[in-house]
Amino acid sequence: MPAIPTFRAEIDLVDCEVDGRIPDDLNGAFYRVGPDFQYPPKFPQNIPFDGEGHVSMFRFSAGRVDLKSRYVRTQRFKAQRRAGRAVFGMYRNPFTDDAGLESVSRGTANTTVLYHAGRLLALKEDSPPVAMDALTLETIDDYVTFGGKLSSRTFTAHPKIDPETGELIAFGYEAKGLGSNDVAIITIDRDGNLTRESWIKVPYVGMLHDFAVTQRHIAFLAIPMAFNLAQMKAGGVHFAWDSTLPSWFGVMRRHGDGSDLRWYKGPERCATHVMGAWSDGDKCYVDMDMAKKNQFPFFPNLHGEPFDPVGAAGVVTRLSVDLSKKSDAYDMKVLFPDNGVLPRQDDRYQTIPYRYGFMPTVDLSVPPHPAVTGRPFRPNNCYTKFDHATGRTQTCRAGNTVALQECCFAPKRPDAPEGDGYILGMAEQMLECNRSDLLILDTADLEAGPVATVRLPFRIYGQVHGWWVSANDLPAAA
Ligand code: V55
Ligand code: FE
Repeated sequence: MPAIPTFRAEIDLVDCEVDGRIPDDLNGAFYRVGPDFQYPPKFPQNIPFDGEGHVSMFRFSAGRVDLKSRYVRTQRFKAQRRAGRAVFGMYRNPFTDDAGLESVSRGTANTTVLYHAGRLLALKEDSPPVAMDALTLETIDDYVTFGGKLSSRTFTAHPKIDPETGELIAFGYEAKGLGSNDVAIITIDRDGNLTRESWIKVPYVGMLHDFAVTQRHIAFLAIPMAFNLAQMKAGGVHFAWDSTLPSWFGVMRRHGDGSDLRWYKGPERCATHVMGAWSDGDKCYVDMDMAKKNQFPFFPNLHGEPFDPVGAAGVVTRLSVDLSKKSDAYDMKVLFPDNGVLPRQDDRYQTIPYRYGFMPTVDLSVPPHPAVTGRPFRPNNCYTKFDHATGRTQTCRAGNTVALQECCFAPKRPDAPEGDGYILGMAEQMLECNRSDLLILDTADLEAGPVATVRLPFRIYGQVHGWWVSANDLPAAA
């Protein structure tokens, strides 16, 4: 296993170099977070998903852009800083930690940042949120319990925001402790108060990474990325892929107490992210990037199958059920042939019917560059816009020497029509020694390529997810 690259330095870069022109109507901040090991991992076989959360902010204003980054000061980060080395062991495995850390949160806050009720929340699905100041990126609360009201011990990295009410709807799995089959469903009102927590059980304990919230329903997809205690006790990671398990699609009324939850069966499938979801009466629709096999090369296949990169290719797939019917199985339909992962939408359309999705994809017609041989996957080298109304796509092809990270949508104005704006995404330039770019594309014409490219003088740590905040939603500078 090659050493995991780390970045470690916190950034204050004023007036980034820009190719092209930053659009006048791009005003606000693009936040991103990813794992960046604070110290060399305690065990060299640890996986990239266990690095400490490092948040960056590209602050756009009047055609200029500054970049700031700060590690999230999690309890774990602070304990390791005191020790001067990694004291937490393997990914989500407390059995591998140094002694005496039982009361310190293991959360790395490395998966998502989002802005709600005036603060940034940095999230990792094994622990409660960590709150940061949206302008200074200072950590202001390393263990958010919403005034003691959160009883779930975990909180997803994929809450949804209801555009009508401003509520944040979240869940936590393994919510009563390591390996528990309890899932909490949590509502936070627009002012940041926890107003509801209800509880359900899952058919088996496994990674519940994302979920779907519509105006009427809440839906989960349980996938065979199963909790594995024996593997953890042997010093391994939290999950292993059990190909003998089915997938289960669970749907409940959003405003109920969870007692009406129904699970619908499906075949072995991997799907981690929701593009968009909505309900039409008793029908609930959820679009995800779905693959047939384990998509994570660093979570082992339990039955010894080698990692299968073809089976791991995701395609935009619509899962649906009709709650008024008696069926025991969920329906699925592949909507587009493009291979990709990390779908997003115009986030103003979370929970309601939507038209446009965006996702990094792979252009299979371009031969792989020698720089990428040895990777389990071909890197994403395109950004694709999916139009569900016409079934058509538009693609920006960035060539075979870039690796693209997740992209994030920024509307041109708060009241711009759906999908009318920009997508922002980091590109690792594989042939330019250790450099990254932030690409900015106008969604009206992805094929035209970036309208602006923010050129960084270094290669920045990898991102998991990003979030756009318009200037008028940001707090006023102190
Ligand atoms: C994901 C990322 C994680 C994790 C579980 O699909 C799932 C993404 C960066 O950490 O712990
Ligand atoms: Fe995610």
